[in-house]
Amino acid sequence: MLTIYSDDHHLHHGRCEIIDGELKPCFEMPSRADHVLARVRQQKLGDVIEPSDFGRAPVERIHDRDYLAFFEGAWARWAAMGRDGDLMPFTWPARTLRSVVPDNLHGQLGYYSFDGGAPITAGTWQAAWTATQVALSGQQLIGDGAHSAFALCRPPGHHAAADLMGGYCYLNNAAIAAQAFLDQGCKRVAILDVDYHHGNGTQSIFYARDDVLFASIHGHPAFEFPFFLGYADEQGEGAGEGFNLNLPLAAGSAWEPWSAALESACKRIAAYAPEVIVVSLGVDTFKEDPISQFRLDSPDYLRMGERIARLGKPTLFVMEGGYAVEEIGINAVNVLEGFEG
Ligand code: Q9C
Ligand code: ZN
Repeated sequence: MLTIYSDDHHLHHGRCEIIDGELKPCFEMPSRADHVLARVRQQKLGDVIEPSDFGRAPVERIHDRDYLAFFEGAWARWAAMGRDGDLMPFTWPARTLRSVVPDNLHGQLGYYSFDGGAPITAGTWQAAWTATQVALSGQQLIGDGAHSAFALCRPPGHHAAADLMGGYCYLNNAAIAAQAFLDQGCKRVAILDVDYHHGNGTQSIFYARDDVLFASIHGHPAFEFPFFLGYADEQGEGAGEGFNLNLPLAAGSAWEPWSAALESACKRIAAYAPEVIVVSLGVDTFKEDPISQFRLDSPDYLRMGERIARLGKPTLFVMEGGYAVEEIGINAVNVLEGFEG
């Protein structure tokens, strides 16, 4: 399996986030992708290649132009104000307020985000942009006939909606790749999201559509981020009714309940008969993940990959979360090795 990777992800390095009432160094840090890359090389998974340039059009198929323009230009506006700290939102258009786009930088940042977990730094746009091209490069490999590919994206993407950043995510790499498959003639794409957190951005993007099946296994939003989406009764709307499957699990879930949920997701995907599968590959389900509450162990990720392989479809793996930095490489590459058999 080929891996697509760019060093550009180092350009995004947020300083801190508020967690448990304290300012702590960002859990979503550059060494995450470095560890995954090192493990890909150590295990000789296959060659590592640079992304190609697919330009703006496939990204604009998912994200609003005004959102992209805001994100691309935000740091320059902040720097022009003489600031060099991370740019973070503090005010959101929640209930009773209006969803207007203010002139002010912070006002616009609130409009285009849903939490305070996606800091903008000097290199965030470039890193997030390159991650979209990494995902599209993996998509092209599969479009050209490969059975699988690994898009080693960073920053992650599955929390990002058409015009919202949040949850460490800015641009939805998996959604952009899924849409590219459709635009090149595929009729049905399934997205299997195995990250510990619900992929609220991906769900929202495809919620009213039947050409993308979204299936997600995650910490129940009644107790876990992103709290406001990811419940089992969200099954799609309009033409998309029945094409969204949420499988929320209790805190403390280990391989037994998790693998039962994977079985349900795989049965639904098989019935959908997609031409390709995009896996949002987060490994924050790991028992030692510092911000998560599932209990998967490293060998479980081999089983995960084996089960996904049994679907028998061309599969694009897109890196999402995972914050136990020392083990993230072992766990992510275990899924890929399990897939390859
Ligand atoms: N008390 C991804 O895994 N906040 N994003 C966690 C914990 C946000 C995770 C706070 C977690 C976002 C891609
Ligand atoms: Zn996650």
